[in-house]
Amino acid sequence: MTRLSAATLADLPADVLRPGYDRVAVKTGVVHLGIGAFHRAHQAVVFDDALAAGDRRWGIVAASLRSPAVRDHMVPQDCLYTLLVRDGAGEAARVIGAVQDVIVAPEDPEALLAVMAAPDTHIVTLTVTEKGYKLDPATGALIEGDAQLAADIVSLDRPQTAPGYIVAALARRRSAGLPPFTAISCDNLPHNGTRLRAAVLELARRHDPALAEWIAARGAFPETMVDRIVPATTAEDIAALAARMGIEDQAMVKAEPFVQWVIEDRFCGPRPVFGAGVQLTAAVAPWEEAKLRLLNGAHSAIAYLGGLAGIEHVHEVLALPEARVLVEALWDESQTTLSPPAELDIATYRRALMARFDNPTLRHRTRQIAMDGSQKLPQRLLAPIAARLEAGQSIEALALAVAAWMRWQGGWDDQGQAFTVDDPLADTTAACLAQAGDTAARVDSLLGIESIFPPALAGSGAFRMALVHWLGRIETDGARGALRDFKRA
Ligand code: CS2
Repeated sequence: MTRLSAATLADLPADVLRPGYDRVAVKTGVVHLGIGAFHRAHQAVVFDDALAAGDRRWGIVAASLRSPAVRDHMVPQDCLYTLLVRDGAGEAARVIGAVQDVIVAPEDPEALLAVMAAPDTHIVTLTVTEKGYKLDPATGALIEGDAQLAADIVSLDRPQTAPGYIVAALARRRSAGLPPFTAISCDNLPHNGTRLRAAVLELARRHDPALAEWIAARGAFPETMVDRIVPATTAEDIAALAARMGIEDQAMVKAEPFVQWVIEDRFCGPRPVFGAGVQLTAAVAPWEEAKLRLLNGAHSAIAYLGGLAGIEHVHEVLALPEARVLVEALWDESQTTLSPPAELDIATYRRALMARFDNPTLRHRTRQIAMDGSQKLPQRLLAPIAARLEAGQSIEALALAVAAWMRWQGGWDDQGQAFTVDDPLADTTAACLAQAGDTAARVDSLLGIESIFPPALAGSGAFRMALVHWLGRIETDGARGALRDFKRA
């Protein structure tokens, strides 16, 4: 079948939207690190909107820091791809033209550094996942023991990490007399801009203290809250879109209609006039906390409990009444720890979230969300637990979710199916579980991992007791048995 490309754009069915601007006239203003599905369905669409509005400065050169897969899908298509928005009833297709090239960083670090250091590049965005920042999830400090980071501390000739690329590129800009770019983390890290800035400054300091000072004084690392549910594309999605369009697109992404990008209004250079879905604000933290604790916290609970129960997709987990009870209870608990912005009505937000999770056409896999739990737990579940414990409040729903994560680390679901625990700390958690003889010992051993559980939280008797109770229930009766036991307070 014919592939999507600049040459075949005109052959698409009339109801597929396509770039209405001249792609050849577009300049590269954005470099993106970590081009996965999320970037293609989120930030790239925002810059595509800016291009469509007539500002030609915002083409994107994107990089994969590891695998060539996305480049191999996109470059043969002139970097065009379809965004398929599924609202549960129908779907809308739009071809995005903002991406101009995809570089596989390990193959050609020089090409990536050159475009990051180019005068027209004003913004560097990142979706490298929580673990890509090389920061301790509990404290946010650089993980000195990480092999790639250690290599970047020794030399930045061929950077290995995202902070490494940023430091190396900023060094070139400074030597060339150019201003820094604005670096925007678009990952679900708490205080993502502050954490990225700290990582970059620390790494820069190891190489050249004067460079670190220049970045601190002149650079900008806005905080952001990013939101759109973007499940991984499957072979069936690609086949269905090909049948609909008569043209094959190996780089398509699917997403829900909802899209939100709250950005701290702190840029050190040009930025587009942002359009739909983007809010500039002075204070991102209240947005970010609400999103991480309500959306992502519930997501992780659904992923571990549903995954253990052998349920493949989020909407199927929520077809169980007892799972809905748990999610509502988790929200009851987490919301008392928030100071939401005035524009955010939590009751409305919760109803909207449940409807987004219920979308049956997204087919968001529990396994996808379960990935990298060690990096996600602190901001999603542990921070609200710590806040509630401090206020002397109950934590049953949140603790059940953490207990499900503990059980998940064993690598077996309730049907006895083995799976691979996809997490940078999988070896550590496996070793903890291997040493421990009973439920309480398993809880204690996992609570001892300081890069996940801050010592003050690990030392809480109430937290430990709730974990021992819920892990025991899951071990005996499975996730569904524990969910059936759970009563909303
Ligand atoms: C999910 C997120 O995989 C996960 O951990 O919770 O990717 C979630 O879908 C997005 O943050 C939604 O904005």
